Amino acid sequence: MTISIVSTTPFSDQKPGTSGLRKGVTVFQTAHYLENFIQSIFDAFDTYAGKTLALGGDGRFYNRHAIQVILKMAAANGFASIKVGHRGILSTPATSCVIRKYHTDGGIILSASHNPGGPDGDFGVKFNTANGGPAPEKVTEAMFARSKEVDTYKILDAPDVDIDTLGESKLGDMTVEVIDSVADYQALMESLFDFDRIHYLLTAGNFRLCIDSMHAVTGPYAHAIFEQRLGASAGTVIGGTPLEDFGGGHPDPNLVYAHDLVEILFKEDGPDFGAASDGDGDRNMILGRNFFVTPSDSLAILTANAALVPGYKDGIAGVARSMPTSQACDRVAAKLGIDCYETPTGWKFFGNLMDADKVTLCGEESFGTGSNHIREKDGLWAVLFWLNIVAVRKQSVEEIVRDHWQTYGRNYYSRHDYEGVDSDRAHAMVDRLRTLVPTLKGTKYGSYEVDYGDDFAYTDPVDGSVSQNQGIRLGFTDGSRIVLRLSGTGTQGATLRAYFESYEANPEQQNQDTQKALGELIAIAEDIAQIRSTTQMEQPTVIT
Ligand code: VG1
Ligand code: CO
Repeated sequence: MTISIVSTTPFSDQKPGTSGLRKGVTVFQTAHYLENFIQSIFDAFDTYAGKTLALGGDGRFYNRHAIQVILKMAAANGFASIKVGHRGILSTPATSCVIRKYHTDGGIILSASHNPGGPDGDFGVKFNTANGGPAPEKVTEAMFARSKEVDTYKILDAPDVDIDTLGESKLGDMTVEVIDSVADYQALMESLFDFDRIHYLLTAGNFRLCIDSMHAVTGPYAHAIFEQRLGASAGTVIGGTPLEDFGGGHPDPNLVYAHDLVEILFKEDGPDFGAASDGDGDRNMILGRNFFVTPSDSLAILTANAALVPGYKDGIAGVARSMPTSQACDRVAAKLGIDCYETPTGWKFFGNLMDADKVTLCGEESFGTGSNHIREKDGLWAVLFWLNIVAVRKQSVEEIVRDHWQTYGRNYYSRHDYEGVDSDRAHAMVDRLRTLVPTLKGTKYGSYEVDYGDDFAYTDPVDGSVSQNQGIRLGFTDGSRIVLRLSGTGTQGATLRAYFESYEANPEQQNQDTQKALGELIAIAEDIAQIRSTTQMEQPTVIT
């Protein structure tokens, strides 16, 4: 087999965003586009000799093609071995698990996560480092810098590798091992949770569960864990077959895009517990019968109840949340006497804190929760954590959440997304707010008074690296907040995200409609940021 050294010209737009490089499939299909970026990833290693990788994806269109390209390029560049998921399938959390368990030097995940897939949809490439976590900014910056210079890439002239059969083979001098996509991940879950107790919950009484895999990567994992291992009845998992276009859906587990599941849980005599996962399996939405758990509350509740779960019974070191996530977990941390860290959006900022044993649990408002069992957010882990708590407390999801609010108060919380906004207008708005909000301290808006305004900057407490311009924050004297930032995962125009949070200690006032409770803050944001005229939209495209 011969190695081709292919001449290429650099692309200027291969800058990874919040989570990897995401573009339309048609962009990735441009000649040399994928190869250039993969070579740029490889070139961020000091040497390839003896190096090993994990490789898989969420099963979306172009996954299988990209896997063959990456295998042949890795072989040509001198990698020693690659573990690839069966049929090219490995969820993001499962990839993190494989990297850590087998001590590979990193991993590549082919996914655009919650973005739609198919020939007209999106594709993406994420690179994770040897700790199992998303590459930190200094690594992604090195890749981007390389992508602007790369003028050749190496690829082996070889037939495609059979990725549909488990086992080892050789590609040039490199070993390719096709591994079971589920087994390592399932074993890790069994080591953390009380599977006997959850099995009893799911089989002994009338408890009913519905898991929506949204035709994305978690289907095989959910079938194996919930139906085969934990005894849930057949049919518990819906959307359980990964499809290249996710059945035409938008694999984002929220109240808008997971409406099939929402309808099931909100009908009379619906199941007791519902959950959905996103394209690559790192996000989760938790529902009780007729009840939605906000992701920010979910993080707080997992933290407060961690001692009930075997893997966390000895206590947790600390907790971290992304800046826009509500401050509900801060109150739990204060009561437990542990530290609570506030990081920029994106899982890559949690890795250092976990590696340094500063935090055990982390979460984001965007339906992501996880722990130091891996270095990614983990959708099915969150579902199992909740089921373990329900099994021990023998209460419904709604009872557990209401009980939490009584103890800690309720953080009303909502995110408004404006998708497909003109990029120049959106950036101009953020630039204007960056200058404006620091001048607003002391200004009164209705019943609210501004306490601080800034563009969030983060200094990593472990390595001292600084990340600036991470989102406009406006904090009020009663602890309420408005946050505005632009998405780093979208592929069309700009997506503006507006986040609203207020705190209610009085149990009598904890049953209001969320949008009503936040109405005054929403109006203040409009007043200050002129969201409607900037976006030229009357309403957000998605409210969660
Ligand atoms: C979004 C979420 C963020 C999450 C990121 C990747 O980023 O807000 O919390 O970490 O997606 O998640 P942004 O920049 O669009 O707001 V995933 O599940 O796409 O890997
Ligand atoms: Co995801």
